[in-house]
This record gives sequence, C-alpha cells and structure tokens, in this order.
Amino acid sequence: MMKSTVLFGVPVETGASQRGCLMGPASLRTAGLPQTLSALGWSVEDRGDVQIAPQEITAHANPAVHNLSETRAWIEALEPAAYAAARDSDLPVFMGGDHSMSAGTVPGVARRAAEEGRPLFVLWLDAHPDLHTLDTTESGNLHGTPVAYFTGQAGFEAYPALTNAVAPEHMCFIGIRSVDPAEQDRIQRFEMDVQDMRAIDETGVLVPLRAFLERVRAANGRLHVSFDVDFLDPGIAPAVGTTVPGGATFREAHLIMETLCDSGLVGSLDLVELNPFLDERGRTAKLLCDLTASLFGRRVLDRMTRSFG
Ligand code: Z70
Ligand code: MN
Ligand code: MN
Ligand code: MN
Repeated sequence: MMKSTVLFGVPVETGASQRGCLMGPASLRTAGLPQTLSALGWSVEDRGDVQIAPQEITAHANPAVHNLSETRAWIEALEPAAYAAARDSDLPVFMGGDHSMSAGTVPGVARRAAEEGRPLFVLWLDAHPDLHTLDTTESGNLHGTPVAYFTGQAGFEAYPALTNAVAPEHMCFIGIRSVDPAEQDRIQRFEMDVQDMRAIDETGVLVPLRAFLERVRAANGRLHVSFDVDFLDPGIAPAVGTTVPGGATFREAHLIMETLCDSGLVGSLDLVELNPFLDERGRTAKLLCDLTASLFGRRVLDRMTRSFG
C-alpha cells in the first residue's frame, strides 16, 4: 500500500518579530516539496493554504503581547485542519508560517493520537524552547509560546481551551541555544528533556535522539516533529528572522531526518519560520525540501543492498 501525505500551508507571520513568514508555504511549493515527495513514492494531497478572517485587536494584561486575536484565530483554524490531515494520511506536513502555528497543529495531532489510544510525543528542533506563557513573554512575539500552551501550563486563558495536552515528559528539544530565564525555570520544574548545543557537541546528535525514540517506541507513541529553520546554522539556512549562531550542520540535520525515517515513528511534521524575504536564491527553501526528503525515505545508498565490506 502506497504511503500518503497531506500537505497544507499556514501563511501566518503575526507570531514573529519580522514580516515575511507568510510567504513560507509558497516558497516551499516553489522549491518543489510536493513533487519531491511524489517522486519518493508517496501519494501527495496538497490542501492549499489555511486562512483566517481579519481580526479585531484584543488587549492583554501583559502589554507586550500583540496579535493575540490573530493567534487565537489561527489556533482555532489549525487544530481541526491538523486533526483531519493526521486522520487522512500517514505523515502530514504543515508548511509554515511562524512557530505560533504549532499551538494549533500540535493539539490537532494530539487529538488524533488520543483517538488512536496512543500518547503523543513531540521532538522540538529549534534554537529556542518557545516555552513562554502570555504572562512571561517580554518580546510579546507569540511564536515564543506554543510549547508552554500545548503542554498545558497555566496562563493561557486568552488562547482557546486545550482539549489534548502533551505531557511535558513526552517532549524532547534538540538544538537549544537561546533560553530566557522564565523558560529556564519551566524546563527545570517540569524536568523536560532538553538537549542544548553543548550536549550535542559532547555526545553527537544520535545519543539523545535514539534514547528519545526508544521512549516513544516503548510507549507505542505517535511522534510529531516540529522543525524551526533556526535549528540550522544560519550559514546554511539564512532565511530566518532571528539568526542564532552555532546551529546544526547540514550533516547533523540530515542524520536526524534519516534516523527519524528509519524509526518509522513519525506521524506529522511542522516546517516553520522560513522567511523567504531573507533567503538567498531559494537555498533555505531547497534545504528544507531536501531534509524533508530524508524524512520521507531518500537516502544516499540503499544500506540493505550495499554489498562490500
Ligand atoms: C525569545 C522571545 C523566538 C524565534 C522563537 C525568542 C523567541 N525567547 N524567536 N523563535 N525565532 O522573544 O520570547
Ligand atoms: Mn521556534
Ligand atoms: Mn527558534
Ligand atoms: Mn507516558
């Protein structure tokens, strides 16, 4: 039976500090993402872009918070869209869009996991843990809040009520290298599995990744991967609003995607924070396509039939 993927675009940029992420889905399509997955033998259905209606401004007790009503509306639109894509295909891809969209996609996928009777695990590949609540964010950029929201922390009365939270112990973060004090407190309080860049340098990416995948497998879990462009080093992925030096290399990122592919555990993927306005001749969009291809089964050599040695 042919494996299937449902794609949709999320042209949201109201969670980010700079404009441009709304062009992310168009850039991924121009780079050939749907055709790349078809060529790997997948059945591909592109459902187009999710849209929201124009919103009125809503104030919040934290005056830094901005674009709150847009974020609410995106969460309300994305939760059912992600749920349906996860129900209808083996490995849906949510093409962003800034990272605030994961406050909608992850709960949607979590609802599907609950229906299957499986726990949802989330691998967060990012320079940032995105663990602010609406009360602790200092920038007010709501792409810094999705993980605190979908793990069920207090302080999200202004977001839609959460139906299916992700257990904090079912999270794994890799690539972290920019953490605010309030986020640091939450990481410690909830004993979340956070692999910062120092840990990656000490052990390589495979040690923590394999340990996490074993936990997912042992729990018969479903795995969602949320891939922020700033996980990558800005030298190979310039199309991102906040560049943080010391990111993942081309080879580390491919190795992670190939290992995830081999695990067979991944049930959904976010591609977020691509800002095509800042790209150089489409190179970041093309790199995201290639990394997604590795997750969908592209490999350099067929290791089963490699014959000498
Ligand atoms: C910082 C904040 C952030 C990008 C997430 C950064 C948040 N913690 N930036 N993703 N690109 O403003 O809350
Ligand atoms: Mn992020
Ligand atoms: Mn980030
Ligand atoms: Mn558990």
